[in-house]
Amino acid sequence: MGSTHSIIAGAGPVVPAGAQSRLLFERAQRVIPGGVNSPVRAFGAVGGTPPFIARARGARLWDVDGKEYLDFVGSWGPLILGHAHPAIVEAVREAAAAGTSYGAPTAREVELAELVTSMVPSIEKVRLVSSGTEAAMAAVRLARAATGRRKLIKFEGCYHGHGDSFLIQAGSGAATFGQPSSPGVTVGTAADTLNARYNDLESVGALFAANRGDVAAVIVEPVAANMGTIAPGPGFLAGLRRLASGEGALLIFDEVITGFRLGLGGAQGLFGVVPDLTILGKVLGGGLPIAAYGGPADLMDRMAPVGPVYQAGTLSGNPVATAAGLAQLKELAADPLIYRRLDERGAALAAGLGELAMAGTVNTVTVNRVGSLLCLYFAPGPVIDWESAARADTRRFATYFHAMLEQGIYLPPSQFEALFVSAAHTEEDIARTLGAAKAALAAAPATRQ
Ligand code: KE4
Repeated sequence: MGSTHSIIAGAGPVVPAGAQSRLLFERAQRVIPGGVNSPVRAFGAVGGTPPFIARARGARLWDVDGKEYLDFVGSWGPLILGHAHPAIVEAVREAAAAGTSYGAPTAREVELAELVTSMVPSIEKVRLVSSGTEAAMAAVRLARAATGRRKLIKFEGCYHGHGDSFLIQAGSGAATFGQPSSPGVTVGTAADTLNARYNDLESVGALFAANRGDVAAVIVEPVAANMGTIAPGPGFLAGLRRLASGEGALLIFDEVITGFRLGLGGAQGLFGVVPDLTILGKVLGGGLPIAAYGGPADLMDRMAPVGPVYQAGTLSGNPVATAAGLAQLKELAADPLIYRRLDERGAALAAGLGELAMAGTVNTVTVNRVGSLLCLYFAPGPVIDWESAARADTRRFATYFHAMLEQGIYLPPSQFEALFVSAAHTEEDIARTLGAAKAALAAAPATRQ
């Protein structure tokens, strides 16, 4: 067995930046593939050693070397209130003291399901699971069972977790590492997944025409946040609704990122388009492993044990996770101005970055934003789909990323991820970030094309 070390960060003197993280990263790579439990965390797209995080509070992280960062990853979306929010910590503490898992129904699962169905009107019944991947897999299985059809239409650059059906032209880490289609996915599975172009209804119509009567569902991120941040163009979501209904296919909104992020009703509430099934996660769990899928009762009742479509999970509806999720959703519901503040902070950051970009000699930087989601692309605008996002200069992004990290600004380590602003970010935090971005953009000048 390797020796064990206890790293208690923040307790001792601040050691040279990175020393403890480098030691841990060396150890980690000996026992964990890439030293991480999710690929994008390994900094493969930007190089260098990922800081190992020791603790977090509000909008800040501290690594094991005691370095402090302003955090714009927020665990990839769940920490909309910021880290270690007192209401969430207390709810988790109390729940854990009563036992961490029972494998039996609990009142808290009912309360969380009732809250979700009250916030998202298209959801009459909801099933809690432990990850967005699980929720997406189950939703597609349900759609295939309900329609008796095989094919799935997704969009290049969108990401719905690592289920086999989705790892074809996927976004997020798959796009980051240039493996949008993963080895290990069978030809048969891949044949059932059709890729359309985001914001291009004609590409969707063409796939329907070529697969008439065989498409079970269209699955879409209503705001694409796994190829940066891309808003649905005018009429895009309504067009998907119309096409899916006309073809007898289900429309699935993957709101793992947008759910409870863009408002209590998520993207469907913001854009006024109603899907047949909704996938939720991240904010829903308050930082603990919870995701969900839901929709009309008659559709959801096809799921076991009521109906024959099977899906299960040892820790589904876990009592500590539901405590965290309830605490976070109740905080969001209790503050009518919180989404306006999130939008204002996001707007201030995006506007500031846009001004800095325009001050540059060559306009090769595009800033997209929807609410508290945003992305700075080292690419000419407009960025409206995977093709335009993929033009980004990822080497320039890497330089910018490290220049920001050096200044204590912790961004998602990939050009194809969204930046998350939380309710814990203050106006001063935004101003500080813009100051750092000015220097970082100067450190990553446009290469003459
Ligand atoms: P999980 O299985 O990672 O809980 O959820 C998968 C998923 C599903 N749908 C959407 C829209 C998602 O964004 C995700 C996961 N998001 C990535 C970040 N873009 C998770 C980060 C990671 O893979 O480490």
